Amino acid sequence: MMRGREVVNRLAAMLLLLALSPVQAARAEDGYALWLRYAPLKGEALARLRTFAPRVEAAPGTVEGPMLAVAEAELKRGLASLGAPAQTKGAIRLDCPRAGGGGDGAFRIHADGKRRLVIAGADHRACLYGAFALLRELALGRDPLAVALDEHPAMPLRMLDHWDNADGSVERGYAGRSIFDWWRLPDHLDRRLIDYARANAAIGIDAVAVNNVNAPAIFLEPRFIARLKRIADAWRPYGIRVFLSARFSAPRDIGGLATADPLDPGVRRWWKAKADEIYAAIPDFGGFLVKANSEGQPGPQDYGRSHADGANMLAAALGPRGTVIWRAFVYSADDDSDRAKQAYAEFVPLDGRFADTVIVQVKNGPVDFQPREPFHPMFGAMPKTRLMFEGQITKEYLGFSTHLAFLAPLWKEALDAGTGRGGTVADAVRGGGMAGVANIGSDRNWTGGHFDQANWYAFGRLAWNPGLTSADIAREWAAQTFGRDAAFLKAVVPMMLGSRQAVVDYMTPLGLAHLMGTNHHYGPAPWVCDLPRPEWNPCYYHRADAGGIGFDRTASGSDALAQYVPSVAAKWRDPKTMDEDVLLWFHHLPWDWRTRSGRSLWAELVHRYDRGVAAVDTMAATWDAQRAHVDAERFADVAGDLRVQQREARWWRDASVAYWQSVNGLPLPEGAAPPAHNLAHYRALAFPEAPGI
Ligand code: BDP
Repeated sequence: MMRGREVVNRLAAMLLLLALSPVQAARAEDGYALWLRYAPLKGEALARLRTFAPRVEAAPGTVEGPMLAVAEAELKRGLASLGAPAQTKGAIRLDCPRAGGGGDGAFRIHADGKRRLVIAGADHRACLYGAFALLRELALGRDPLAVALDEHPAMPLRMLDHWDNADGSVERGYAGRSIFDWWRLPDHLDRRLIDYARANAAIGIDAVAVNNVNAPAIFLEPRFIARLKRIADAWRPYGIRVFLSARFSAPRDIGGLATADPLDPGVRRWWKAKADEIYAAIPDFGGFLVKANSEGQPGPQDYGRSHADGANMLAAALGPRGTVIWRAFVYSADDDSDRAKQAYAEFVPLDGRFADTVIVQVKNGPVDFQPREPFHPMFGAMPKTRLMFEGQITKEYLGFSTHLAFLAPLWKEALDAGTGRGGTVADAVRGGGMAGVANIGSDRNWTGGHFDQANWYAFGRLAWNPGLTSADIAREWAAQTFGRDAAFLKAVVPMMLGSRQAVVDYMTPLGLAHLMGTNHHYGPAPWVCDLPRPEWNPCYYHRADAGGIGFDRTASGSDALAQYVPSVAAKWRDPKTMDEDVLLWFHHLPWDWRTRSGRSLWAELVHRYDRGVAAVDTMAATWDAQRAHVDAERFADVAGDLRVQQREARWWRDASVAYWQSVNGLPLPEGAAPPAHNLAHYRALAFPEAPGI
């Protein structure tokens, strides 16, 4: 028997434990649920949901259909999980008269009457998106009957591009194997593909290209069409259309023709028959995504034809049934001017020559998904062509899935940029859309790092509405994914918002770019100067020597600046007044150049590396303080990744500083720590098993 005092002591100890670790009781989480956790509401928010206590109902006379069924099922699932009682008093009414998802998905949510909330729109797609939007509001703790939304998507195509291969590997994938199990399809459809579709529908993603842009033609063979049909059927109720990356030389590779010349009648017939075959299986097939005459891929230029000839030929094969997405990511070995100029030079003269069902897909910056680039000059420069924005969600150049970098600020920087041609970059793609290179794999948490889920989420949200702020997106993501606790959000949202700048600082500060290791792009390799093609070499991009560093893209250099309209170019022409974040992108400057901080360029460079390293240390400390707010499993995962990032940020900083010193012969700026190792050490590091190649 315990004595009274002992009981009191034990109780006190237990209470103390509970107070110290309020989430000890929380269930272990592995990240699989993404932003669809619908964690039980508490306190006032729960009380409000209980008072509302809705049942989900279709408006009288509504035609039934699979998409509406998905909306209803998700609402029921979400409401139950959030804590809505079984006894209903109120109602959520789905008022979307037309079946199917042919509309754009615009929806309104409003209260009508005391306890009824109506989700309304033209067809079932509206109710699908409306249902997820309402669940998001509820999951954020909003008062159900005060929810009033009136939304429509900013652009027609909100797309994920998977760089997944037929063998299950993923080019630039850092989250395990591909989610597409081609071998077991079409008979076996992984349940994961349904959860994937739910997650996408929740953020408005409406198109998915399932295979790598470096595509073998086999994806166009009948067995793959049958497999793709199974996926298309499964995703249709979630409003997702499938696209295929198509290899331009397919008529030769698998069609038995001697040529793939887009003007050859036999080639045109072959593609038309192929399109008919696909549409017979998949009536709402989205179309083809094409990487042509880029990095060794075949294309129309192999036959002396233009990109427009190639794209229009495929557009003719698809007809009004689908869309050709033609990538502008091209650069050729024989053009020694400046890689950053080549896409513009090849495509802008073709403005007006692309068919209406062709969209030209342009990377956010003129080189290649770097931690920071100025926006691509093609945006706004092709007013007679539908353009699409391509961003990279998978962090090929930003630390794979082990560095925490929230990318909404990166995309926003481009989307919000004024092109000087009557609008922003976002305006320039309103007729086309946004495509993000997916960071999704078969890892239990889908994306490798838990915070990489935020990048998938942010990309979808921005494609729906590029006017959202990075902070809004970070907050709603973190609240749904981790928890609504105000103290947690106050710490973690700013951490996310600063994280991409941290990566820029410790990898490629001041507008430097493309300094990553050859092929795998893991870690620093600014010393690589001897690869066969000049623009594969980091040296090509930084141009550092004893005299200075940076790429002169002004009139005295490559004049890439001239591809921007004068008002935009003017902002970057003068290194003394311009935004120094892209200083060395546009200018080659002496090491003793005075930056606006008063420091020499050399000292400023080292300062920024150190700032990046320090920022990661702060991120790690911030996260460490969140232990009480996060389930143990995900807390430990993120903490582990941050340790990797702390180590690798130092590696980037030290290796870079050691290399620049070997070039400029300068002593370290006052107070700067010497690199942990000598340059030879960093140069000798090799990573034969780095993922994603
Ligand atoms: C580069 C990647 C390469 C892709 C290429 C592309 O390193 O794997 O194939 O982009 O976008 O950044 O086609």
